[in-house]
Amino acid sequence: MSRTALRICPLCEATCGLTLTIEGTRVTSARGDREDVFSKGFICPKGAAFGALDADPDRLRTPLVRVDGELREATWEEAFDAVAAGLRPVAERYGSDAVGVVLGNPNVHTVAGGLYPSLLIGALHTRSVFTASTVDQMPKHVSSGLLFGDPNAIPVPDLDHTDHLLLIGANPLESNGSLCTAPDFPGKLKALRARGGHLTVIDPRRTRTARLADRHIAIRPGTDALLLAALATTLFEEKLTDLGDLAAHVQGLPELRAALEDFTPEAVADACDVDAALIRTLARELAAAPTAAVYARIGSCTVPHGTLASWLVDVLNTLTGNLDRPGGALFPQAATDRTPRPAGPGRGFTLGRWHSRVRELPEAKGELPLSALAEEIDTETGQGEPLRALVVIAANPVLSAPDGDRLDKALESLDFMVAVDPYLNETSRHADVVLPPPPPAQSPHHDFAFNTLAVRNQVRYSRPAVPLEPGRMAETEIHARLVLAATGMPKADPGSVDAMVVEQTLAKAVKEPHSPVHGQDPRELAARLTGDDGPERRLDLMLRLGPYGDGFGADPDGLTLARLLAHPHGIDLGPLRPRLPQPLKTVSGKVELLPAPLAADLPRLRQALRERPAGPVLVGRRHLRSNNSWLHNLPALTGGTNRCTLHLHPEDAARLGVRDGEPVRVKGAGGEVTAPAEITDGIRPGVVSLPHGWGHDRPGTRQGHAAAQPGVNVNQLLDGTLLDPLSGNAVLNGIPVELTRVAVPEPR
Ligand SMILES: Nc1nc2c(c(=O)[nH]1)N[C@H]1C(S)=C(S)[C@@H](COP(=O)(O)OP(=O)(O)OC[C@H]3O[C@@H](n4cnc5c(=O)[nH]c(N)nc54)[C@H](O)[C@@H]3O)O[C@H]1N2
Ligand SMILES: Nc1nc2c(c(=O)[nH]1)N[C@H]1C(S)=C(S)[C@@H](COP(=O)(O)OP(=O)(O)OC[C@H]3O[C@@H](n4cnc5c(=O)[nH]c(N)nc54)[C@H](O)[C@@H]3O)O[C@H]1N2
Ligand code: SF4
Ligand SMILES: [Mo]
Repeated sequence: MSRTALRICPLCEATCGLTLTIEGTRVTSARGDREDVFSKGFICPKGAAFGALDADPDRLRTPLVRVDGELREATWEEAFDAVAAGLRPVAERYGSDAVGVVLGNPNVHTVAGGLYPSLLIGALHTRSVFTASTVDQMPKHVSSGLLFGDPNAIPVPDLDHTDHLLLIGANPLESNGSLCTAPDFPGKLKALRARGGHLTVIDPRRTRTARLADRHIAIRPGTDALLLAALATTLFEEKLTDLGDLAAHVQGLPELRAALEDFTPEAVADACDVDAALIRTLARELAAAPTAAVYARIGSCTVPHGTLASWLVDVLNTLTGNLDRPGGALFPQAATDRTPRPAGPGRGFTLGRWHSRVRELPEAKGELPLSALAEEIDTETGQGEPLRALVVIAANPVLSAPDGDRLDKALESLDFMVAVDPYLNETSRHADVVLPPPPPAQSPHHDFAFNTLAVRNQVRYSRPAVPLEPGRMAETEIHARLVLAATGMPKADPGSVDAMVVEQTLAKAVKEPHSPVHGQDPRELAARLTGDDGPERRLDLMLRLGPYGDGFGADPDGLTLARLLAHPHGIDLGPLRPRLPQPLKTVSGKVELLPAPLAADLPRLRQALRERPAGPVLVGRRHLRSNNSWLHNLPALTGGTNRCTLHLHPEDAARLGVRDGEPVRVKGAGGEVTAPAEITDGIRPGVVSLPHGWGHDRPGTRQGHAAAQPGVNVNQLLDGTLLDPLSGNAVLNGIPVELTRVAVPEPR
């Protein structure tokens, strides 16, 4: 007997609704849920592989604990005892910063990752926090923090309504979008063009997205900030700025104009390798479009001027009056957002409240650069303690972060490491305790993070599609027990963690004049929460206090968990709407167009006007059937075009004397790798491309299929020194490399 169940896909930021077919406890197929209020049936090959992922025989079934140097199967109780015994003594002996937390990408795709990591960091009292954000979007958080006072206030392009999209360093036809949650991003781009809209793509590669565009500009890698500055300057010079209603909410316009004055199209053209006349045309088009949005992602963030580029994106949206207007770039309002407070000045955003120990790199948003993780473990400075223990949740930095070989050794030297991961991979193989979460069909799903970045306001929740199999522990419970182990109470009831959060949240809410529960009794309110377990009660609490909530009765038609459960395909909350000035938390209460730390970084950008790469540079790429470092164990998603090859322009191939498929040695500051050439004119001459997340050839892992896939770790080319200084974000694109032909025997 088969049945169906609904489940939001956790594999990328598009958050598509899936309809799973289930036989017994096995997921036999996954289709797009046509009734899903947001994704309306869209699915990609990764979502379709949900069943295979769920049933992957290499998934760990029980916790593992290291005994006499070997990882052995253990009970959950033994595992958490080992965690408590491993973490506490390190913190007591060396101080709380000697215990670090590493959070990887899937934390933004799980309920557990949305609800517990901040509690864990609090329980550990550690400032040693490293996440995937500093190999990804930290520049955008920093620019939003400085512009809007809130690092999480990220404007999202209004894809469904815009007339003009300037898309920079993103390839949504492969990635399905990022910092812009939009199921069927490809369809939305096609619809934009079909309704007469205009799409410009800026990317050194002629990607599938670029091929869909009206115009593709193959910019020189790493120079987007220059181009964007020149667009802004052109708008000023040609009197094309028009802030409209925004003007009342913006400060610093004359100062911005003066600061960017010398970045004219003529000044940046050579550095960017884009014609000055074309830059002027882009600016004029942007200004002339009835509505327009500038949107930029990985290729603009993971570069030396990532924060400046991220800032200039929203500067352009502002100068053209497109910030916070339909068809432009707007701030989504998620159902689990905090109760909106009245508009007014806030505390602003501060960088560098503390620094890393070895290179003294500034924190950003409470995090230190992932690029500094290895040195924070393996380097004594005489000042402060190295990291001696790590809690690693859903992260594989040995492949995802710069210089995996060094990190690999550093992890081996730790006194203690615990990993929460379904697989024994390049990183988790170093753990003393591995805590495996259940397969996704056995887990609930809600997108705490991505609903704050979605092109339409909506809310959806999936309960586990299949009951927890015996011996499994929900990932929410794993996280709650980690919090308790960190606090020194490993035997306490994990539900007490959620109860504490509910109590503290309500105690605060009843004191806030703008809260719908102002003045009420928190205990009485807590008793009214519904849900099967602690995490569901917390979701109910967030929904009820949130912007669409029932406010515990204040708005009887408002959202509650019960209401959401009654709508298994989700609840549509309407298109993005103007929200300013409410989201602003700057000290001035305005959009601060020229924040001091950004102004202070402009001389570095000015220097870049004169810089040209001496040799080839490398950029990354993504493939639709891959996902960072961890979907390579599924036969359905590997092989074919999803391979770790070196894209190389025919001119460069000819110069090197390399034929298609022949090996090329790529050398960078951190090491060298050899990959087969894939000769293509879809890349700029002088630029080569390797995908990341490959190179599953280390011993001691348990991912049989992945280990058999050819591929190399592109991040071995990096030594971790190249950073965007404001955000601490790694430079992963536009990195200098040397290429050499590897002699192959002539065929006889
Ligand atoms: N050169 C280069 N490097 C890059 C990038 C690039 O573009 N170029 N991109 C960067 C970006 S954007 C990112 S986000 C990072 C990603 O890098 P990481 O954050 O390290 O993420 P993944 O490589 O996806 O590894 C995810 C880990 O989570 C585990 N996992 C999967 N599902 C679950 C789950 O439900 N629960 C738990 N607890 N664990 C789970 C997987 O087994 C795997 O070990 O890589 C970065 N690295
Ligand atoms: N299939 C698949 N989907 C994914 C992922 C995956 O690994 N696979 N990862 C997910 C994650 S964690 C993230 S963060 C998102 C990322 O989503 P996207 O940002 O869309 O990521 P990419 O596909 O890497 O696109 C980045 C583009 O930037 C270009 N580029 C490189 N350097 C430069 C430059 O200097 N300037 C400009 N203008 N362009 C440049 C590259 O050629 C590439 O085409 O994707 C998510 N979705
Ligand atoms: S686009 Fe993303 S969310 Fe949608 S099915 Fe594919 S992997 Fe899942
Ligand atoms: Mo990412």
